[in-house]
Amino acid sequence: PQPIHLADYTPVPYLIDSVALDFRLDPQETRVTARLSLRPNPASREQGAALVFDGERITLQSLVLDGVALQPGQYHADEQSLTIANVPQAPFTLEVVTTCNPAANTELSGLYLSGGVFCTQCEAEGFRRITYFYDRPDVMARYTVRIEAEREQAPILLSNGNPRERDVIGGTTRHFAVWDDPFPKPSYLFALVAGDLGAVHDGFTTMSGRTVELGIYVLKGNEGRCAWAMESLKQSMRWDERRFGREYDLDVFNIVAVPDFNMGAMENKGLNVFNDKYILANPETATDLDYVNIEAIIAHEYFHNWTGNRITCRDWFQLCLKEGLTVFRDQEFTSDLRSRAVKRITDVKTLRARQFPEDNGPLAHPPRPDAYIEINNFYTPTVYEKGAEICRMMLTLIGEQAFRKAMDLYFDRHDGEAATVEQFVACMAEASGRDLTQFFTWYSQAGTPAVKAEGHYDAAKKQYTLTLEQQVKPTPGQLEKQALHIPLGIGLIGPDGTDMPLDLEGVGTLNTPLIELTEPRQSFRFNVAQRPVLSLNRGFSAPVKLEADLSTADELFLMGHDGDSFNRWEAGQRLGRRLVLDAYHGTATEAGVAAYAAALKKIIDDPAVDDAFKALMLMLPTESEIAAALGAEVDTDRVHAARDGLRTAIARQLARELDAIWQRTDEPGPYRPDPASTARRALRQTALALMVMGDRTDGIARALAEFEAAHNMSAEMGALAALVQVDCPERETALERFHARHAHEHLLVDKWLMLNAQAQGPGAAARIARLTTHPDFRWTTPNKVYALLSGFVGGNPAGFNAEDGSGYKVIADAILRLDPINPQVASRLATSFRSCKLLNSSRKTAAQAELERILAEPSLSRDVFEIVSKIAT
Ligand code: B3K
Ligand code: ZN
Repeated sequence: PQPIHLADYTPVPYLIDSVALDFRLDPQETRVTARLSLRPNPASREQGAALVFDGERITLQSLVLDGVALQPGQYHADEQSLTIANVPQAPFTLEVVTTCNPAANTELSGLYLSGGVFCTQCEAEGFRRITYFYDRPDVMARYTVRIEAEREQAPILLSNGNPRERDVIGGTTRHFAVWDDPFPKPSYLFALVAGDLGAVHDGFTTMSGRTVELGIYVLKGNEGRCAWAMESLKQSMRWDERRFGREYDLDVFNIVAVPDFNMGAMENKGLNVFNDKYILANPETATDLDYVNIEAIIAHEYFHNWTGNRITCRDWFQLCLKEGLTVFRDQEFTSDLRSRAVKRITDVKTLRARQFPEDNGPLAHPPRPDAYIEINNFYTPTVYEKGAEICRMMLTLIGEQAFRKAMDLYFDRHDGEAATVEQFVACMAEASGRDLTQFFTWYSQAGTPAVKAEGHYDAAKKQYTLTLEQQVKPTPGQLEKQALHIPLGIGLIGPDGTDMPLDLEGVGTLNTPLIELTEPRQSFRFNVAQRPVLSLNRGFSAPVKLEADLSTADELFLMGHDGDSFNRWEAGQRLGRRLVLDAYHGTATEAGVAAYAAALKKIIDDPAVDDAFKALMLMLPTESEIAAALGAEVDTDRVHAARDGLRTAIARQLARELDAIWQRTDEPGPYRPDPASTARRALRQTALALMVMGDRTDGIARALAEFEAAHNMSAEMGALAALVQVDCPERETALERFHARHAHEHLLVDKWLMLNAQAQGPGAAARIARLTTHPDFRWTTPNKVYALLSGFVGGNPAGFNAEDGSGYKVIADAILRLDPINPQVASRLATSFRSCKLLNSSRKTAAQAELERILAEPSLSRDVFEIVSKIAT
């Protein structure tokens, strides 16, 4: 397969002004008639060119150009495209009739069936499986959609835009509906849903007083689990008005939840389609994390209406234009609704767990890549999460007011257009008057910068000199790196624990506690009355790896006193990491652990500190973070043992405090998903997990009792998560009980698979292999694959990286099994191998053998080929 390059972008030779689609739905043979109005594109450099449409897995039935049927010699259709050599060089119409088979669509891209419901997924390139088209984001057209189906099979008929008409078809068992979308959109935002669905309705009055009808559609029987999603939708609509001045623009907004979906959800104009995992919630089936995720993902998809839909991307290389910005917006939404500090820490944890490893290995790519083989492989943590960090850095650099002005300018200037990242950054530069030329490198350069900080205090001169050095290691295809423009939040903390004034030589007192690193090496001199303790990269102002020359005493001081909550947590993480590494190298000291535990104790005992923050403080860096810190020749069993050993030691030192948390957080009343209750449960569950480590007998007994007594899913899952950490007969009993209780509920079966995947100890891979043959597991349902297999890779690094290669084998087997069914899901799973180069040679060899076994498969998809070939070489 050949890569596609950003540099090769050219506009299409013909524009499509309007699209009228007519669907005759049938599970095996759906007939689609597309009536298109086209005209030559004045911006095209290929006047008179042939019309070449994309098309895949569809059967051409007929073609009519300007009312005249085309004969076979006048066009050419193959596996991927339809070519008409001669088309008028003036406005013309084209009618294309095709058929497709939704029931056979296991890739879940295009038109498919889920739970008996017809639904679509078109991003990135699914529309070409519905009809022949310019299936690319810069072709924006107005759509009218007529859907016809059996009344009984599909009483609900939905598409984008506003409903215009619906009626029965006299003398038949069929009916139809017509939908009209007044806003021009690219084909990837098209959606259709038809089936026997239940619904919940509500309404929203926008800031200008228009009323919008809201609907959430679910498989029958789930109507009672939509209230939280509906509430979240209304919150999102209100927030976007207040914070960004963005009003909703159609008469209706519909959401549909289906059980088979490749990712989380999809922002189709006026008709968002969701993985039902991110809609359905009640206290008996959803955990706190589910509630939080539902709120955030509903917001994310809703916010796309402006950042993604009204203004879309010129080409798929610009994906982070809509995704990074929309993630940034949903992060802000959650921060405004809940705790900003906790949200920031949680997001940085996600970034470190997902994006840093990507940036540090064979799959590293810039947030705006310049080449791809399969675009679906680029819906990555780098595009999404690092993309969001870049937006946040611009906000930090130009300030709240200028940022809002820039956003207004962006919406104003590019509404209805397919834009580029350059155009977005130009709005930021113009609104703020700042030169963002160097800053732009964040978009085009891959790799996580390391920033080294060295501080020196001259007591005689009362001067503190901070010397910073930045460096980015080479990444595939980018051997030379440029210095970045890095905004660094800063505090100089005095002995009393408060921030001292920032009097920067040559500048004066800083208005904003921020310095900007733009050179490879740069010094900053502050006049400061006493020796400060440095708090740098406050709020994680830049996505960098900070290496500061702080002593253990300084770190302990920051843990106790940093006024920036993020850095207070960060100091704890750095110390925790140091201790795990000591244990790994066999150089740990009891005194080191005791000092750390004592610092944690102070935080736990402080009534002014939020419970959620306490829970975060009690969590050590993950095993994969430790592996990354080791850098090479990693023995993952030893990492696991070192980290668990430290957890055990901490739990023993804090036994009294953990017990006090346990007593205090017992919750007799009904479940509520509000932030304070959620925080309390998070702390309770973190404490329980530690207690199991500290005292097996007592901890396991508590976890079992909690599991039995649980009256909500958060408590039930929390207890089980604590149990599966240790290899004990009780966990098997509890897992069996969980399955027996919840086997009828598909989302809970997924949780059960995931808990099994997290079960630590020997035989982990064998358990996974066994579960892939369990009647409740299905290769065709992405949620099952993600729960069991991705759950294993992410939640059980010691099991996945087992030295005998059993973990690699079970995942490689799964990839080969999945690839013909659903290449997108197979390819996501293939990224599991991205960090194997860090490991010791026996593991590296075992992983490489599995990668080669995958590459030897002759009919490998483009998706899996691209990922595996990058990792294997
Ligand atoms: N835009 C979709 C993702 C589509 C992924 C296609 N492989 C969901 C989102 O980011 O909001
Ligand atoms: Zn998105």
